Amino acid sequence: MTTKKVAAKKNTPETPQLSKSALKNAIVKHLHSTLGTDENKANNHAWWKATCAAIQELVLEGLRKTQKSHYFNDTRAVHYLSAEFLMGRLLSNNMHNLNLFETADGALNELGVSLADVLEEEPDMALGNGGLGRLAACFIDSLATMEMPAIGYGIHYEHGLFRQEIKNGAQIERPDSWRDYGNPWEICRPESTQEVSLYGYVETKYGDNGRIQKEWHPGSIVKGVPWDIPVVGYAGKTVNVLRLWQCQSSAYFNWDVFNAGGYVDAQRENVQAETISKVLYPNDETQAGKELRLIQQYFFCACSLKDIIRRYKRAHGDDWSRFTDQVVIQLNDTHPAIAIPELMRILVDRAELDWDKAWDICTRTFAYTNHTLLPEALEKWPASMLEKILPRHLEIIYEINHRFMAQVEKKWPGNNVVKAKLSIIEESGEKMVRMGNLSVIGSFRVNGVAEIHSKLVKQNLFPEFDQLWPEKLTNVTNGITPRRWLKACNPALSALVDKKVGADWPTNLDKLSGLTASASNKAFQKQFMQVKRNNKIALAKTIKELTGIDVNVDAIFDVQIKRLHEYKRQHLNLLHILALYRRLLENPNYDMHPRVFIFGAKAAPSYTLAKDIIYAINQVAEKINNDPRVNTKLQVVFLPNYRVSLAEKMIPAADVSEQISTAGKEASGTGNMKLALNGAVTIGTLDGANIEIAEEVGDDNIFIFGLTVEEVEALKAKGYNPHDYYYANAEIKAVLDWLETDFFTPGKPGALASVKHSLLSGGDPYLVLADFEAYSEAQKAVDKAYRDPARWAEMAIMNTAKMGKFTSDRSIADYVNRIWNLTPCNVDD
Ligand code: 26W
Repeated sequence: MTTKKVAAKKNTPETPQLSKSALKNAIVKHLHSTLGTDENKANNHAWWKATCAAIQELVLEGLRKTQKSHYFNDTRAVHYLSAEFLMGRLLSNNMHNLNLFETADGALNELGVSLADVLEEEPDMALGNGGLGRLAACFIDSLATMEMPAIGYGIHYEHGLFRQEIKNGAQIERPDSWRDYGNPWEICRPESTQEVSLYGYVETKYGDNGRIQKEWHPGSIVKGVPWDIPVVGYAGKTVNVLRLWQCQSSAYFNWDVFNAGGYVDAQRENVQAETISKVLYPNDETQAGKELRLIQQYFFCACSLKDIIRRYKRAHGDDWSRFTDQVVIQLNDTHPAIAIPELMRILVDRAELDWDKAWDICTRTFAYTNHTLLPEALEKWPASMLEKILPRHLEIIYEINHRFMAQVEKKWPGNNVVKAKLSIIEESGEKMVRMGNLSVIGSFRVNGVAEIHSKLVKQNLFPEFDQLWPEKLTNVTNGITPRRWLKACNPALSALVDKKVGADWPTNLDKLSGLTASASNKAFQKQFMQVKRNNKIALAKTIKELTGIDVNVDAIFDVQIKRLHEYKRQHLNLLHILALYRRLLENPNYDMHPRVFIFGAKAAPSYTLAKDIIYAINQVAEKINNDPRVNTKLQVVFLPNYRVSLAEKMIPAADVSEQISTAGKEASGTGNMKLALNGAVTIGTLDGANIEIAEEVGDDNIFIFGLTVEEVEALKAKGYNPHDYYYANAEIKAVLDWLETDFFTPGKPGALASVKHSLLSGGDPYLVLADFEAYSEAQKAVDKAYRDPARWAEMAIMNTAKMGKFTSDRSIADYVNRIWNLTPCNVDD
């Protein structure tokens, strides 16, 4: 493989492709002829749709040119397979990337309409749970910006992640219906519909050449209909696509299975096709082993592979020899790992290639990204379930494993312990297929998502694989797109940065280091902190609208936004809030700068303790916010329905970023990068990308506390007893006991007790109590630093200045240079 160095593209926005009056005309035209309304009748929703339609005209022009260029240049492309793409809203993003934001603002203004109000009409495309799905969205933004031939493949869920309501402090899940009134960006492509087989049985036949032939007689066939979402690169001409598959029933009746006597079985197993792409599973980090989820995974992988192969064959016919020159497939976690045996099935059973030739193609095609070490998140499927749904794939997996075990025997003769560990099949209890092992064996490269995470993947998760293939396991540190996460969400800071370092930082994020020189400049500090204050005023308004709470904008805005999980330790934050409350009650003159703790988090609907923690946060908030003895110094806000569009409002207003996971548990984190980019200072553990953020900003500009990975391991090895901390630290004991009273839940003593019990009798698996004191001390240091305005301003500026590394353009350049081997393709007129 040749290694070309591909740097992030250094383009700046070109002059707008449309004048204000032309855009105004286009919007009005769509209001009339697409929406059948007029300027007098139109509400904001109609204005939103008309504006989208006007912008989409330009987007589709770019899409057509891009596809033509890619076709004529016969480009090698990456195919990013992901069960989740958390796109958020697209109008503002597309306008920014086309350099039409100001133009549109002006055009709508002349029409008497507020662009800000129009943007609020767009529902989020919430087709993802959290970090993994948002990473996929940032990556396709960077791929288009860097003019890389790329396509995202995923599922066109009818319902994305549930909408969260808070009723009497508790989370209620409501269905998300992002397309109820139509989605102006998506284009249905019925001409590219694919069929997908499920269930049935496998027949073994002998071909004319005496070769064993396998034929899968499916019990059920469903249709995959593609919807394309254009992905507009920043200032570039490339418009790639995200292709999402929707499942529909096919008018298929399987006479084969009927005649073989399996009709009743086949019918019984006949899934209602429409349910397959109905809803996104809301589990983050726990694998549930649900049949429908496996079918979802196979469904989108089978559709995507057929699509990839159709496009390859259009250019190269039946000659498979160039397939791996043209196609690389990235597996976003193990969710699409079933694509590996699916490609083998196509090559061996359909194209009739030898096994070895087929396996060679396969293992040059796939690369796999691991996003978690948590054992409960590592996907395993019962072999019996695979046998029922995908009988031929299970046979292929056994064959892959059989041949791989021979390789293991060569390297570790007679070592059954290593064999049992490396086998794709787990035999200890019910036979299970380990999708992680399958992914490592079937890929040419495997990456973790931050330095420490990748080190732990090598040392703890896959050490023997690393010995077997020392080049295979590697790191690509995550990144975020600065277009959405600074330029679009924080226009005031962007304008200030433009003035200081020039306007090309969105595609050259290292340019932000030009702010360093002004970090201690009083005038610049004042401007920077004025922007922050205005953003806090704007967020305070949102908080008031969403919760009715009036927050003090002169307080420290301390933000923890991420999925609710014990390992992320929102309850560590909560215990510290309780400690502050108690200190204030004991000593009304307790010296602290006013602080507002702000949370946003969804809990998986079946994760009871996570929901209990949300309830506890809300009950504590209610009490503190209404306690006049403390509420000038301490406030707590839980913002409901945390999602991309709410993140875009919270992040620009944050002073402090809470990144407090137990060391070794958070693979990377990406919210940490977004907050720091917007000038929030991190309080965090040495976990995930926090370590690399600390390296970039320097020890003076971050608050690191708590046990390291090694210390966590040592403490667990020696036997961790949370009661030791409970009895040794009066404050810990007092706040935990407080949770058991009815102080926060009048008339309902014990309503918050599960949080306490998880930390004592539950064994405190994430070492909350062990890290409490260090966290509390670090919070005192935060308080002290904030009370020195010059020091704080310098820290905040340094955080923005030093985030260059964390642009997703750098992540993509790493993938392109070290894994995908792509060349950018110029899209010319
Ligand atoms: C099978 C259920 C399930 C569903 C989702 C298991 C695991 C997941 C994801 C891997 C969860 C996830 O989003 N992981 C996050 O990925 C981010 C992007 O790499 C990282 O920044 C986060 O640290 C990691 O938790």
